[in-house]
Amino acid sequence: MKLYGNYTSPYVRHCRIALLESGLPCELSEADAAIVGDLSPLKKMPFFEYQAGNESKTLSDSSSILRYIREQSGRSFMPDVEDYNAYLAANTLLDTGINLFYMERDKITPEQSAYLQRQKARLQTGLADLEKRTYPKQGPWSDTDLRIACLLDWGLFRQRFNLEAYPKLQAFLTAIRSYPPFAETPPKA
Ligand SMILES: N[C@@H](CCC(=O)N[C@@H](CS)C(=O)NCC(=O)O)C(=O)O
Repeated sequence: MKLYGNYTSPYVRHCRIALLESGLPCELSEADAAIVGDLSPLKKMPFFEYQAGNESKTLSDSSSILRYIREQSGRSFMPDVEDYNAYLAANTLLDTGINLFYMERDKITPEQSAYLQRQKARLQTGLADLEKRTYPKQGPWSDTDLRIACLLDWGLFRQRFNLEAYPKLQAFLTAIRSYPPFAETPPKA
């Protein structure tokens, strides 16, 4: 097994956490957008290679990679529909935040675009909705907890939002930051 990606991506981080939890042997290849762009048809990270019998296979989305890792270690992936909905909401907020981040780098800001203003507003309404969820005070952490935590840590790291208005999310992030696989994989530029 080989996982490609950088150490800033929240999607790559979640896969790295699942690999640490599973103990499965997997090579981590620190790869930038150009390398992943050559490997993956979707030109996004993470990108994953594995062996199924004599066949080499690839996966090009963190969710299919996670499902593969969980199933290899005898665990299910997203068995509960409400949890799955919150997981997908976190993905939508990540896609939104990453889109705003890259657009800003290209000097395109919400002030210039009604579409980006909607994206910016979505971040706040989405976080307010995640604030309503019930969070465990300690592990075991589900994949939905881990995905939300990767979103929150990434958003703070990239200064996409702060958590002042979201005390439950803040308390949840503080608790999960002491979980070793999460603590060992912080975003790095
Ligand atoms: N749905 C994908 C999203 C992955 C994604 O957006 N990755 C970002 C890095 S955090 C990326 O590679 N972006 C490059 C681009 O959009 O060109 C997944 O879950 O793996």
